[in-house]
Amino acid sequence: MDILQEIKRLEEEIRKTPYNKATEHHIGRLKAKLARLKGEAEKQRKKTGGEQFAIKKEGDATVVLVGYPSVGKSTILNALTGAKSEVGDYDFTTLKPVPGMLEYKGARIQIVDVPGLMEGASKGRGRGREILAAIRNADLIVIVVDVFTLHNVDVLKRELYEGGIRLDERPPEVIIKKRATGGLNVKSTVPLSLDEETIKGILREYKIHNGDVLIREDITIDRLIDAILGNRVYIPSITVVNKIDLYPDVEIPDKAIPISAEKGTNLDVLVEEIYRKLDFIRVFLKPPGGKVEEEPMILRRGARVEDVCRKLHRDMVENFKYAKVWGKSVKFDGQRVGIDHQLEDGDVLTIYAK
Ligand SMILES: Nc1nc2c(ncn2[C@@H]2O[C@H](COP(=O)(O)OP(=O)(O)OP(=O)(O)O)[C@@H](O)[C@H]2O)c(=O)[nH]1
Ligand SMILES: [Mg+2]
Repeated sequence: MDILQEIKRLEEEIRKTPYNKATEHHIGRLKAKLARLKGEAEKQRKKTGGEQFAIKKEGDATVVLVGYPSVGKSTILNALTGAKSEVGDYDFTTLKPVPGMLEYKGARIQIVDVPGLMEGASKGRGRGREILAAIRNADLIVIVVDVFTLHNVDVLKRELYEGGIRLDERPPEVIIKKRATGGLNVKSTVPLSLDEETIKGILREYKIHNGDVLIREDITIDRLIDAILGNRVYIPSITVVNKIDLYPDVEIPDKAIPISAEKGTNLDVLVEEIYRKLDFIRVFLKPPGGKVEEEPMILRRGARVEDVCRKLHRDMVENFKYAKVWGKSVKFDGQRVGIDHQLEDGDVLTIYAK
C-alpha cells in the first residue's frame, strides 16, 4: 500500500470508530500515525518540485486575503490600498501574490492578494500548496466569500487547517523535553480528559520514548499532535462577505462583515476590524538626553525591546547595552530593562547602545 492509500485507510478508520474512553487510546494512535504519514506525503511532493511564491513582508503587519476565485479579493485590495491588482469577471485572474499598503492610525498594514484557493488546495490543486505556504506568513487572515457562496467559509477553513494553519487558536500549552533514557514522564497543571496512556501512545508514535512532558491545558488529541509536530502556525482571522450590493438581504454568518468592495460599502468597518485584530501597541522613543519623539513606533502586542532594536537598525541588537522604560510595562518610571523586556501600549523607551 502506498502512503496515499494508507492515509485514506486511516481517515476511514478514524471516521468509523466511535470516540469514547475505551477507544480513545486507539484513536490517539491512529491520528498520530495519520499526521505523520501526511507529513511524509508532503515531503515527497516537495521533492517533486513546485516553485514557491513567497511574499516579502513589509510594514508593521501583513494581512492576506484568502478566498475562492472571483469573490472579489483583488477588488478589495485595490479599494483598501490603491494597489492595481488586475480584476476580471473570470476565475484565476490573479496568478501570483500582489501586495498593497494600507495606512491607518499610524500603522502601515501590508495587504496581500493571493490567487484563489479552493477545495483540494492542501493536496496541491490549483497551486494550492504554494498559496498555502504564502498564507502561512500572514499576521492576520481575511477569509473572503461572496453573497452567493457563504458555504465556502467552511471549505476554506478546512483547507487552511489541512495546510497546517490554525485559525483563532492559541498554540498548545505543551512543553516536551526529549531525553536519552528514563521513560516518559507526563505532568500536568490542570486535570486532563485524555488518559496518560493515550498521551504516551501518541508520543511513542513519534518515536518519543523518553522525556519530560509538561501539559498546561486540557489538551485534545489533535492539539497534542500539533504540539509534537511543532510546525503549525497560529493566525487570527476575520470573515468577510463581499458583493453585498447584489443581495442586500443575505443572511450574514455570525461575526462576518458584509461589504461591497465595488461600491465601497462598509470598508471602514473592515479596516477598523483589521486594525483591532492585529492588536498593535504604540511605543514612543526618547533618545538619550533628548525629547520624546512625537511619532510612535507601531509594534504587535507581546513585542520586546529586541523588536524595537530590529526596527531601528540591523546592528542595534548587537550593540544594545540596556534600555530605560517609562509606562505600564515597568514597576517604576525610568526602570532599567534588558533586551527581552516585554513592552506595553504607550511605553516610552530610551535605548543605550555601545
Ligand atoms: N457587484 C459586485 N461585484 C464585485 C464586487 N467586488 C468584485 N466584484 C466583481 O467580481 C469579479 C471578480 O473580482 P476580482 O476582484 O477579480 O476577484 P478575485 O477574488 O480577485 O478573483 P481571482 O483573482 O480570479 O481569484 C469582477 O468582475 C469584479 O468586478 C462587489 O462588491 N460587488
Ligand atoms: Mg484576483
